[in-house]
Amino acid sequence: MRAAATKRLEARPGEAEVATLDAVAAAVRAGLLGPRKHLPPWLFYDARGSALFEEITALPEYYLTRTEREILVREAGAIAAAAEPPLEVVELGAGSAAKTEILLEALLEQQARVTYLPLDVSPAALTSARARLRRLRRVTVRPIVARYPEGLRLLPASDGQRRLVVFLGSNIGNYDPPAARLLLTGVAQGLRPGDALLLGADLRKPPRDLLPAYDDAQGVTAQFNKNVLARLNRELDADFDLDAFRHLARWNARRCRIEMHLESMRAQRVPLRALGVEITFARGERIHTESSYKLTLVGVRRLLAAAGFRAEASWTDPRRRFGLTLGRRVPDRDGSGGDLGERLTVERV
Ligand code: AVI
Repeated sequence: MRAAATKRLEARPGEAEVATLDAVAAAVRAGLLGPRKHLPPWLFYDARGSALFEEITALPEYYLTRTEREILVREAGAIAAAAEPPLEVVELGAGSAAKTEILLEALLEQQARVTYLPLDVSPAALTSARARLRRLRRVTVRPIVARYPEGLRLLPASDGQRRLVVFLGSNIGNYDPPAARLLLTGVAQGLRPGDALLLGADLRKPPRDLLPAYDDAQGVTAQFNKNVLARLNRELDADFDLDAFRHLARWNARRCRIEMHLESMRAQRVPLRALGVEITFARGERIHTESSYKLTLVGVRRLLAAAGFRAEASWTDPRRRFGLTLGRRVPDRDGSGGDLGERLTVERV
């Protein structure tokens, strides 16, 4: 286990965030010292970033959360039945569990009790998930503060029930295709044949419909993007002037992804005292902070198949903006189940 990135929620307040400092420093060294500057998107999600992301999900332009929720409201019973209860539910990147609550309620119609293991990098998000689910008395919540590759290794053995891993919100879109395959392969390796994965993915659509979701009129996404610099100021004793960078959202047609960047509006040098380095920016130079891939349902099914799942069903909204796909863990070619020991480590791009 990498202690730097993983702590149980029960740890002292703030401890989990302090414990990720090594990971933050490593990400910054890897991303800002070379010629093509980039930062991994998990850095967005400190307490402030998680709160800003919650705000994004309620924006009129950010259709993803609303649409996925609509699908769940309409189809949760069918999805729960298709997953074949009784089930234990694991959620990767759970956030505040607002959508999963719908699925858990549907599951409670089909089984007496549910154990729910939400994984997230943000202790604050998991605290609100636990508070939200308190009213569902037959759900036992076991939160785990962790990035998901590491977090998968922390899961206690399931108590004999099938597992349903839930990966919503098009979080998979924040991984480039090889990393997405590796991540889902890692999930498959932690599951047994017959276990299931519910994968939410934002579907491909014209850029004019996509771009406003990543560049909203109120500027909340811009604040979310710039918050990463505020985090580095606080955690690495850096000196980023947030007003000297602007938020950019671009559609990359070749790679079918929205990209978020922070563009330096002037030539500048920024000290990162905790690392003993100074970063130089030319005017117009960008830090690539996030990619958000947009998939087709066929692409989702192929991705699942490559990772060891058979896609059994997909549910979409009437405009086919967003898709939820249920994959079933198939036996490995040698007939064995998952490898519960060694797990893969992948990074969000
Ligand atoms: C978490 N993830 C799926 C969001 C997305 O749409 O890629 C993160 C986000 N970035 C900007 N707005 C929201």
